[in-house]
Order: sequence, then structure tokens, then C-alpha cells
Amino acid sequence: SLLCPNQATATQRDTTINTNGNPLFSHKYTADPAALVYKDKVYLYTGHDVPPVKREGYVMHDWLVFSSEDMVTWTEHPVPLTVKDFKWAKDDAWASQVIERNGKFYWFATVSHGSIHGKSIGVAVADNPLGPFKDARGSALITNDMTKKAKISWDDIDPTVFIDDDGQAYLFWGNTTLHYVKLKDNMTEMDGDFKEISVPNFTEAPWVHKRKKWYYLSYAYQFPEKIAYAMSRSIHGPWEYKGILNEIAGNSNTNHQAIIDFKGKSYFIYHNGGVPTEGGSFRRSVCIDYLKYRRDGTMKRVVMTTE
Ligand code: FUB
Repeated sequence: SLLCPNQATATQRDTTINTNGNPLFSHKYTADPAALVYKDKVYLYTGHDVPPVKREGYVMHDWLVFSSEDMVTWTEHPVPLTVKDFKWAKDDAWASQVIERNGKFYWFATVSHGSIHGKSIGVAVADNPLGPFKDARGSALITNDMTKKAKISWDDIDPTVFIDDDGQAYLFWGNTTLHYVKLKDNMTEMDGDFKEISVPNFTEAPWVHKRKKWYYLSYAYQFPEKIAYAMSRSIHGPWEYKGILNEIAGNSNTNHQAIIDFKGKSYFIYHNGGVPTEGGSFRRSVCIDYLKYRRDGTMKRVVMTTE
């Protein structure tokens, strides 16, 4: 049951939530999942939809964090990051990802810029996965005026960050056009120019992961979104398109995946609009299903257990 839709009050202390199938949580709307495995726990970072019922459009002001040792019992922690933590940002806590490097946690997040037109990407940093996170730069890392081909104001969104086995970090991001760039060791500056990647029907929500010797680039495909993916032997490509990984997720135009391995199993984490009766494209809910790989490294289509 939906205990408190649109939950105006922020969680002040840790709260335990026992989940029972998908969607995971029904006490608040969660979207754009990103997961981090660190020291035997999974940390699930999500966006937070709070539009009034029947209102169309994203209303998102902060991000949430949940942790679990078994993917069933979750602890919700106090709000770790809000748009206000980026002084230069206006609003719109869109998709994000947190990654660990040398004991620090870097949170790459989409927001609307306060003085530069369009969406931007900022970086926040903390000493532990629950925060508190603080703006690491005092300015945006990526802004809409840097990618000059932009015809839309929301093409610089949805960061995914990946650290290769040699320690080199990369940031991938985009809507309509997919970009990637090397990051310096400090994780807060670009190292060189960014490049474009071409994959079929790229909409947004890239997620890069590596398993065995394969690099995987999954992304939202078309609109309403399915999730498709490509594989490569190198982080620099060429990326070979492998097809659809997940179908349109119930009652939501967006789908936004994260992929992790945790305690010997692989998981596909995404959102749908499945919370009755007011869930939908702007009131989304995170779901988790198993992900299966074939022997040749390709991924099987996800079976959404809510559908
Ligand atoms: O949540 C706002 C936007 O919707 C995200 O940045 C996209 O990935 C889509 O899920």
C-alpha cells in the first residue's frame, strides 16, 4: 500500500524497509536507480519524484540512498544530497551515479544550471557512501554550452562513470547524443576532449560496466524507452549493438537501468510506473530483477517480475 505519497518530510534517521517484490518501495516514488557495491553491501541511489497527482512533468529536488546486505531488507538513510548542495544549480535532481575511488565517493548528478541554459552535470564528494556529500568543484563539470551540437536543453544529462582495470576513469553521458570523456585521477575534472559514440536509437541513460573481458554499454532506446545494449573489447569501442535487454517498463515512458553483480548474482535495476494507483511516467518506482548472461557474454532479455 502507498503509505504516504509525495512524502513532504525528509527521512531524518535510518529506517528499515522489508521489500516484497516489485516495485521495491511504496512509501515514496523513486527513479533513475544507480547502484554501488561496496564492502558486502549494495548502496542504491535514486532520484525522487514528487509531483502533485495528475501533474505532468518531472518534479525532483533531491536524491535518496538505501542500503542492503541481501537485496530484500533495505535501510533508507537520511537524504544524502539535494539540488541545493550545488549552489550554482537551480533545480531538477535528475539521474546520477556514485562511484568509489581511493576511499572517497563521487556522485555525478544531473541538475538544471542556474545561469547557463539547460541541464548540467555536477560532482559531489563524501568520505563514505552515505554522505554527507558536498559539491566537489563549486561549478558544473559539464554544461549545455560545451556540447555545441545541442538542439535541446536536456542533452547533457544522465552521467554514468566507470573506472577501468588500469585505474583510468571515464564519464559517459547524454540525451540523443552520447558522449564520453576521460576523467583526471581527482575525478572532478575532464582529462582531454570528449568524443561521441554512435549506437542505434540512443535516447539517454547510458550505463557502462565490465564483466570478464567484455565492456557493456546499456542505454535507453527509443521513446517510450526500452533498454538496449552494445558490447566491446575496449572501453573506446567499437561498440557492437546486441539488441534489446529490457522491454518498456509498466506504465512508464522511461526505464533507466543500473547493472551490478552482488554476492554471486547479477541484477538489473530499473524503474516503472507501477505503484497503484497514482504511479506513472512522473511518479516512478525502482524495481530489481535478475540478469542472466549467456556463455558468449551476451545478456538475456530481462524478465520483469511485475509484468
Ligand atoms: O528522471 C529524469 C530523467 O528521466 C532522467 O534523467 C532520465 O534518465 C529519465 O529517467
